[in-house]
Amino acid sequence: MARRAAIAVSIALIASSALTACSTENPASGSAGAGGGDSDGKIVLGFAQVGAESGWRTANTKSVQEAAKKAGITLKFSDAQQKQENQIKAIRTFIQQKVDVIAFSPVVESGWDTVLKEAKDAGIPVILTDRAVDSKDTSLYKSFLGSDFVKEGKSAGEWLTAEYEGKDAPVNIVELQGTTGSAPANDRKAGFADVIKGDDKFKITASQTGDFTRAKGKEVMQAFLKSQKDIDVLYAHNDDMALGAIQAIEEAGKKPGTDIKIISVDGIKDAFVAMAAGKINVVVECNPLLGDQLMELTKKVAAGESVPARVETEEGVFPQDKAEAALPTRKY
Ligand code: GYE
Repeated sequence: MARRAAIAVSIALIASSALTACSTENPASGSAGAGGGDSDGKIVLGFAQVGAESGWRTANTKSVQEAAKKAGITLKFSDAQQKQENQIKAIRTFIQQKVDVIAFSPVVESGWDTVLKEAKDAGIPVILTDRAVDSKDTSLYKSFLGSDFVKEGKSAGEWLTAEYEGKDAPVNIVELQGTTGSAPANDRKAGFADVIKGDDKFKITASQTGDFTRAKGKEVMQAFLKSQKDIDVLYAHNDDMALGAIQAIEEAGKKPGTDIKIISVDGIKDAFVAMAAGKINVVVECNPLLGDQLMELTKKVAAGESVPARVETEEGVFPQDKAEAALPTRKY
């Protein structure tokens, strides 16, 4: 054991001296960062992912990994298992390893200033992907790449108001929120609420987090079905929670998509399959395929070039009657 540990330590030392040697040999590739490339002179990107909580996330991880390979960027990947403390630890490790660029998708919006300042002091540029932070000091990161979640929530609300246009009866809505404190949960809730508040017939009768997972979506929907007598609509902040809720609705002897209308966000293949089968009424798209754009930004910030403060992705809204035709074209 001791011998193995000693070998591991010396391998680590060789690796880190290779990194240092390279940064003096090839300073150009990492002029804005602290590292300056790995032993092959490639840009090193440390990426702290949220976790593997949803189909969206799995597609996002795959996109980042494939794009890094294609772009010739060395990727150090870490999975935080949906815990902010793990993400902070991963970022600190990237700083110690002197990577050229750090990218991360913050689990929650608040509590990042200290670690972001540490990266800035170490001269390592940071790119936010997918989820935003609420830091007042925007010099703590170079760019945000991702979706407009408020707009997604508004699109969900606009579908609903059009669907019930001209009808007077109350519409009882239950809401499955994403991870508490995360940008997509906060913004999708706010955008939706903003649109439906104009008409009192829409009432959110219960709203709780399902943490963006199928298992929790199902569990919370089971509780909603017990506590709420009349549920007309489910608004789920992502497809996985909607798919979990569909199981709960079916087990309760009701028809998802008919007895309870379902609005969801993301647009993963499984949701399109459920929509084509009439079980989901509309999906607001959120694109996880951010890898190529992230690598473009990584190259630019590593070279010290300026980048836009916000890079948004293009997305659409898919009502049920478009599901079947769109299914073969879905890339995630
Ligand atoms: O909607 C959800 C995932 O941050 C946009 O995170 C992302 C969200 C996505 O778990 O499925």
